[in-house]
Amino acid sequence: MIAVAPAGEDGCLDELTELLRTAGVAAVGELHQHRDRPHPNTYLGPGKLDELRGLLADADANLVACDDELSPRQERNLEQALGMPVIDRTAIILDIFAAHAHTAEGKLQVELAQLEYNLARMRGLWSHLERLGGGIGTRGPGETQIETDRRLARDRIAALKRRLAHVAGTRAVMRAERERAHLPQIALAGYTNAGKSTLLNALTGADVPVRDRLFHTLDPTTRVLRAGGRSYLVTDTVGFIRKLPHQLVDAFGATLQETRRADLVLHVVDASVDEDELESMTRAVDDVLREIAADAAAQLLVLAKADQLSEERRRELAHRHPDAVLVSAATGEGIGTLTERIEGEFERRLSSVELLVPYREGSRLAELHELAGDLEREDTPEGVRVLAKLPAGIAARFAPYALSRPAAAGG
Ligand SMILES: Nc1nc2c(ncn2[C@@H]2O[C@H](COP(=O)(O)OP(=O)(O)OP(=O)(O)O)[C@@H](O)[C@H]2O)c(=O)[nH]1
Ligand SMILES: [Mg+2]
Repeated sequence: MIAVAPAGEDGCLDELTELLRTAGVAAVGELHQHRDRPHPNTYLGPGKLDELRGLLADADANLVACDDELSPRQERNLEQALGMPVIDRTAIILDIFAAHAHTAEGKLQVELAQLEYNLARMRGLWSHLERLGGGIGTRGPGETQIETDRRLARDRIAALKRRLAHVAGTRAVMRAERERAHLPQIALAGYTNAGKSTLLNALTGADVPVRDRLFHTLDPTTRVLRAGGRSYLVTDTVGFIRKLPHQLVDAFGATLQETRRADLVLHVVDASVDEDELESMTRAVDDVLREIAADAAAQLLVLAKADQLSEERRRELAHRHPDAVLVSAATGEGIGTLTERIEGEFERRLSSVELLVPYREGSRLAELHELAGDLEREDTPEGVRVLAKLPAGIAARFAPYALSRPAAAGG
């Protein structure tokens, strides 16, 4: 395959090559073009197109991959001009997602995204034929076939959305159960391959599969982290990438909800890359978080893969990202600090309560222990007197047991 760089960018095709490797395709060459805008009909200008033909012949390639999303027209014209299949970045990412989806929900989400992508392509083809036909009243056989295909695709999209809504309902029930438990929720978010799953495993002893491949995790996994006597729910979910296809963002709405509902987002970045790349990846993740409206929650920047860093780079990172936590899931470095920072984040939002829980409500006491971790308790004739620190929302739930504060009582 030959990778083609988007016009007007610095033209680094490492990530496209990595995407292709994940999809099982080996890159044998690359071509960059510098234009203000891609050619509207052929993406490449005429000169570059000739150059590419030569490259393809020399390299004996059988596929061309483009690092941008191509318009249906550009894709079709390129395929005609080159005499071989042309795929774009979006199609490659969709293909990887399709290969990595394991759960029923994941598979439905990917199929929906792929159909939306293909439907746009059919529409493009259709308007092309419409022009050929000369306009109103000249319905050719090709057009009729495409109309049929489009209708079938639309029907399938509607069916998929219905089934996804059903699955989302089940997920909502599960989530409601978790939320009833009122445990603080933490979401891992970050660029694909940043080390999110490895970090979840290190924090909670989970065994989410980890691989040096892009988009290895698609389905969310939630595990309990115990720290300072308290329990937290940590969710690892799908990674992000630059130019994440909008079809995926739409289709993965339910999965991305997990991030949106978190109280704290751990933004995990692979710190073993250079500073420009780190900032570019961080920006890409921030963009997606904003797009899915998950940017309201508190955020903690986690610089992962610390074991890969030189002393000099460590100093640079400490200087540039003073609030970040440096961790290595491989050596365990920084995991304790990260746990303390997590505790600190929630601690800041706790309020002190004094409660009297009657003995017959022992389950409430157990719940309090789970939520508050360390608490002071004293057995009295009326029940157990408890001094605890709770998140404000949860404290409100225990209001019926609240003892009036000494100052108010004495007044
Ligand atoms: N050296 C080193 N490698 C790490 C560390 N953490 C993760 N890795 C490696 O980085 C690669 C990606 O790790 P994952 O945990 O799968 O990354 P992810 O963010 O979950 O990736 P996706 O699910 O594909 O988005 C794997 O090869 C890990 O072994 C670390 O602390 N040090
Ligand atoms: Mg993962």
